[in-house]
Amino acid sequence: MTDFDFKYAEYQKVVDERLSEFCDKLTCQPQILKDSLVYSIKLGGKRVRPVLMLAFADLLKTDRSDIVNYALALELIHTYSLIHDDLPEMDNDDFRRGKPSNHKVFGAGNAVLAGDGLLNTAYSILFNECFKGNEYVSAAKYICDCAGIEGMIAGQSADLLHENDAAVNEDILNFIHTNKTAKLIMAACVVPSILSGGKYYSEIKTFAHDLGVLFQLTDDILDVEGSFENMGKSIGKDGNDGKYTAVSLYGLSDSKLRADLYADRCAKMLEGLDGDTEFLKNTVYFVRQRIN
Ligand code: GRG
Repeated sequence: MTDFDFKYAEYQKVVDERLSEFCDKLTCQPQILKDSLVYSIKLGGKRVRPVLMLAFADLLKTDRSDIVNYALALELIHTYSLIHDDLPEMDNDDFRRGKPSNHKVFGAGNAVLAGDGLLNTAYSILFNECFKGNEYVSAAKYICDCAGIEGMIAGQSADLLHENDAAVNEDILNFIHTNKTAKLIMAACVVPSILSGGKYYSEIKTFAHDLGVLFQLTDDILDVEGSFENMGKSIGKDGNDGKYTAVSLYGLSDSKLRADLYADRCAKMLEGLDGDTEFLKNTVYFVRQRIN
């Protein structure tokens, strides 16, 4: 295990423990509602968004107790988006994280409700933090905006709208990548800055945008070159479904060059921040080299 693997696993453990505690305390009825929420939360996943949030909190010396519920809420929002994304009316994917998608286990109606339940509960968790003061309100609002109609939802809407377009347009691709994927990664990185009084706000926002675009570039590359075993979901679907992807616009090898460029740019940006940014730099290259 490298130092990076060790540190990543440490952060993941903090996130998984908070998620488990959240699941254990769920009292909602009927049982199928609880089961469907817990099923998707416990399917695993890289937890990259909450890990990034904890890492930036450490860099900016934001109190761990102040950050952990924001990390929880963000991962719940991400999980909801995956459940809805897999629905037959959206990406129609039968597998997620190597297991049957939520709707394959519980049916489409219950999967819609599981996603809605996670989103509503995330907001409730964020509202609870707001009692602590103004910067906590700003941080909560930042997450909501990134997930909302000027963020992830807008990206997904454009993704659906432009399915099967005859030609791929770079502005539309950038819009989809920025909103569908980068916005939640921006929420992860920017919230610790907001909670620390705005330290490095614009630098971190730019870094997180580029890291988010890199994340989607690697996702598009893996849809062509990845395997079901590693990705835990169907491969080659984007091309078959006529999706707007980096590979359909730039081709595979130029998409990889662009991904390298984004990774190097992100790493360079970190050099401008005080403190130990080694883990964050390695996270950038982890995103570039990921196989799942
Ligand atoms: C509101 C009906 C309704 C649907 C919303 C917004 C939305 C559905 C879907 C968009 C979310 C989406 C699938 C974005 C793509 C981002 C992406 C590459 C997700 C995969 O994230 P990973 O690799 O997954 O971090 P793990 O499994 O590791 O958590």
